[in-house]
Amino acid sequence: MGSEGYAPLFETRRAKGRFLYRMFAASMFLGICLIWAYRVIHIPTEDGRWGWIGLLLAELWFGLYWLVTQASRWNPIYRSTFKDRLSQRYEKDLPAVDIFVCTADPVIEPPIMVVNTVLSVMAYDYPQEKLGVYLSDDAGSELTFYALLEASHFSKHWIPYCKKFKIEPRSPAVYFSLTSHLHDADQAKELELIQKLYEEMKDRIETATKLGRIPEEVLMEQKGFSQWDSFSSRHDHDTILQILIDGRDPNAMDVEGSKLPTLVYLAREKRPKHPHNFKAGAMNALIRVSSKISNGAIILNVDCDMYSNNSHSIRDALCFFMDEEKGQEIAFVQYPQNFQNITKNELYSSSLRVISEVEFHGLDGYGGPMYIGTGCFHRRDTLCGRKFSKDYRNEWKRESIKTEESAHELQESLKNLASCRYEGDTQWGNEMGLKYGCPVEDVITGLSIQCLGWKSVYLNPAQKAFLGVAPTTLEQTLVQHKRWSEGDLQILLSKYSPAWYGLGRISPGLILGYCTYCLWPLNSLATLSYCIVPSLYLLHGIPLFPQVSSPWFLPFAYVILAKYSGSLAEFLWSGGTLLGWWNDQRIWLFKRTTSYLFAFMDTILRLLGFSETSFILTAKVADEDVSQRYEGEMMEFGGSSPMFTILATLAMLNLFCVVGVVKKVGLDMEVYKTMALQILLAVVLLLINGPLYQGLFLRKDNGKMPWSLTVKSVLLALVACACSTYFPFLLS
Ligand SMILES: *[C@@H]1O[C@H](CO)[C@@H](O)[C@H](O)[C@H]1NC(C)=O
Ligand SMILES: CC(=O)N[C@H]1CO[C@H](CO)[C@@H](O)[C@@H]1O
Repeated sequence: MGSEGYAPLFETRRAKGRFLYRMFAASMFLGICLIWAYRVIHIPTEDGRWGWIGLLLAELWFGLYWLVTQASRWNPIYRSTFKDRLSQRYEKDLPAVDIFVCTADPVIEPPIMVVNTVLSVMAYDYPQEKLGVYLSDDAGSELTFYALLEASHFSKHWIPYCKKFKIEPRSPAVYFSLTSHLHDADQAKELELIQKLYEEMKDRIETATKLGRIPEEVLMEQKGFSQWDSFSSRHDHDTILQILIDGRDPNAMDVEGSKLPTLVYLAREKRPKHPHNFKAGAMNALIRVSSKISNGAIILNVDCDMYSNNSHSIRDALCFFMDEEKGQEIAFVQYPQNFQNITKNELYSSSLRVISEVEFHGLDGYGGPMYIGTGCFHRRDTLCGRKFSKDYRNEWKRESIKTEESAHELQESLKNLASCRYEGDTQWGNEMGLKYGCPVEDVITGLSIQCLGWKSVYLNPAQKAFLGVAPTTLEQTLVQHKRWSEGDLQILLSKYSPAWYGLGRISPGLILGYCTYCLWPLNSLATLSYCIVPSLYLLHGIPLFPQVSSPWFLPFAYVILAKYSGSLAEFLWSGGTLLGWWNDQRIWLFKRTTSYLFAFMDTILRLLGFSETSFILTAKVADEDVSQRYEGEMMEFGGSSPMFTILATLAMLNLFCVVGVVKKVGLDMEVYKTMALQILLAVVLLLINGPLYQGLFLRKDNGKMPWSLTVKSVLLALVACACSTYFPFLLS
């Protein structure tokens, strides 16, 4: 196509108001510099010297980190696509797309949820014969396999229904829960039928899950189950591979006589002695196996809880890859991670609102967002380690795999690709596929792709493309953030560190963008010093901030006001609520004093050679009791995690300090005036920790803090106060 008549398949817009934002940021920076100056000039010679230096270091860190975070706000861009142009030009030549769904535990990730995700992606608005759906089951669970088998039957009814009535979303469970009343009588009748089929399938799957057993007649009928004969445990079994729907087979039809997508179940071989490399290992096995079955040029990766909420997402993503002018340099298209079960004021701040609505658009302005492991479309070539070159042209019209082998023969011949030994002397996990040895394999893989010269794209449409399940307890939230932040810090220290490996390979803005996340754990020390030092010194009447009447008070006041109004504005603009923002601030604090602290310490221990990578899944189901508290936005503490001990101890320490001061000075306004900022800080901490005090003392339900923890935290906090009283040199 000539360039005159060229109409692009996508459009990129710069954010409005960038100049205003930059002025605002410059004024903040001026304020921060003045604070630094104040700290350096006024270091006390006696009382409070150490505390002062602690705050100086913390403020230095906060200021520098704030600078780093500006990269993701400096130059945001927004993308939109023209799907009609895509259809006009390429409807006949659309590439094959392979979809990888990863699951790892039938208890944490119930089979019925997994098959709903699978069904939602099988029903994409896309030529079904060009779709290949692969489920990787790292638990090698017969139950999940059984559920997928059921789904393969149900899909024959479900896909034609979706296409006929153009329904959204295409996860059956969600669709039925949203659809109750239809005006069209025809559709109403069909809805009733299909819903009945679904309920029956659901019953069978859930019964099997509950009993932990597959119905006898199914075992006889489906030969695939014989692959479990040699299965000894989820950590020790042969490759299990089953092509449930073979797209090459002319008989693979739905009830209306249209082609069905290929559907494959894979549990790669596992042996106790072989490292299996978690999700990265599973993805790499899928890449190899799929290359011999459907070999789609584009690979979509979704987590098993993330159903597709928009049947056009493939077409949206293809608008980027297939754009004649700019498409050649794009390696992956990342959608945000959105969630279906976020409560209104998001008690655990798990919607990641500001990251998806603000920061990722900023990263996109500097070369593209990170790959976050779900909701991401890749070129198969780049995922396999291809370097960028100007002459690269993707061959969309690939030869599809033509073999005379039956599905069964093919299956047997491919098992080797998913065996433990296969990767032995290859570059898999290193130069090829997803990288091994990092708890956030996705981020490091995306980074290395960008370092090979590719760009990525962030697409955040109003109708969300993928919806997953967010953590519903405090502990899950904190543990998840520990894993993320620890992984990100490891990337910073790894061979692929954005800081040195990225230098010269990706833009400086993007390096800073990555550092925003890689430096998360380091925030813990500065935050701890800010939570402990000012309160403890307040208790002993030692001021650490300028008095209200001093001109140095101004930069503090300005930075605090500007920072928090900016953050509030950002949060509301991203679609949050006022209370949601307040909750977000609380989780901000909790994450920094626990998740990031543990991530930081574990990383140090690992550097010294004491511990190993582990991967903890976050649960996707919760007890009735816990769910109710979640929906009522009441914080869940049940259980005694060391993280809770830290939170509770910090909260108690702060409470004692405030009570101590009030007792000591009563209503002497002079004291309050000289220490206004310190008191403000202590009071804000008191308020933000509110749910902790409730959990420690006031609540009676099962989600409260255990008594042992209450006692422990009170004792620890008392010891800290006593130490500072009886050994005043500690504070000197
Ligand atoms: C999911 O899709 C439905 C149906 O199209 C839409 O109404 C809803 O707004 C979407 N959800 C989100 C969070 O965008
Ligand atoms: C829509 C949805 O799946 N909501 C779930 C969110 O999480 C709670 C607690 O686990 C469940 O009870 C909801 O069903």
